[in-house]
Amino acid sequence: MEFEAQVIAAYGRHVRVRDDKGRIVQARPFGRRLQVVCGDRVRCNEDATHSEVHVTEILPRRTLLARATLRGDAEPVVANLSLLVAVMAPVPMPDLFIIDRYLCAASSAGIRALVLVNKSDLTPDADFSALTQSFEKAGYPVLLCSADNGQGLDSLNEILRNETSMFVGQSGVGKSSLIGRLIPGIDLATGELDRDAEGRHTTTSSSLHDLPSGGHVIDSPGVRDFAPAIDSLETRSLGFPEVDQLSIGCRFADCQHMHEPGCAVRAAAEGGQMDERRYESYRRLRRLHADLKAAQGPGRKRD
Ligand SMILES: Nc1nc2c(ncn2[C@@H]2O[C@H](COP(=O)(O)OP(=O)(O)O)[C@@H](O)[C@H]2O)c(=O)[nH]1
Ligand SMILES: [Mg+2]
Ligand SMILES: [Zn+2]
Repeated sequence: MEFEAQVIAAYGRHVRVRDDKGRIVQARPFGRRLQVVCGDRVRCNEDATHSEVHVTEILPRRTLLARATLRGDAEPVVANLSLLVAVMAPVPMPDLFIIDRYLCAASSAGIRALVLVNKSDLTPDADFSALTQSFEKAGYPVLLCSADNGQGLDSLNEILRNETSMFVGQSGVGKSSLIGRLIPGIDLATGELDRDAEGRHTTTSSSLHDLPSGGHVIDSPGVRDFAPAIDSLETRSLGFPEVDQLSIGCRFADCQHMHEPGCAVRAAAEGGQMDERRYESYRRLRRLHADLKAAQGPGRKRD
């Protein structure tokens, strides 16, 4: 029997799918080439005699967020997102390169993005406020929240309504706690949670949840690093919106905004119109991009 379904969780070669009547079953992608991710719409085939369900086809994706492996290959992360929520907090100490790179991957993939600053109940110091301002200056919405005292959660609910969104960021910033507050009664303790070395609960795979006011939100495991898939990045700006805007003023149309004469982006960073930290982040991603391209090698067979 054939049916269509949505992938609501993916663990390696196993996925959990939900059909249009709400029935949830475990399934396995049929064949190695099928890289099924959370958020995918899929066609499944159910073998009643063996009580096995196979995913046989991935339906066309509206959007795809993909990361680069160390070998420079693209690996799908999540499908059909309309909104990416990059979460940071005063603790653990933020790695802003990770946030920048998620934001770049989103804008290159046509996914809107915002920065969520959680744990606003822990009074942030001046240095931390300066960090969050770099995102505002780049044009991203920044929302202050607390899963602890509830600040910002009404606004967050409004923002997420009818979207398919995903919370990403380092481990411990409060992604799961926020989702727990948005969906009262949610059971985040089934399957998706595990204990780390210190005995704390951590999220080990992505899972999709229905929001009470419409739409879906995907919880994801914490990451230590993230590199966007290089072939999906916007070539001129690498997905930095302020670089995209400023590059109109560059002398050369193919300016990479590194050492080229007449570069309006570098001039803006030096003159303070562009955030210096963001420009440094751009330069790091440009170098990583070149390294990953080299790792891919020339004429490598792509499939
Ligand atoms: N003070 C404070 N602690 C929080 C807040 N949100 C989450 N936490 C705590 O931060 C830790 C990590 O939260 P968790 O939701 O597991 O983070 P995740 O790894 O991003 O999913 C837990 O001990 C939470 O209780 C918040 O808004 N304020
Ligand atoms: Mg979590
Ligand atoms: Zn330039």
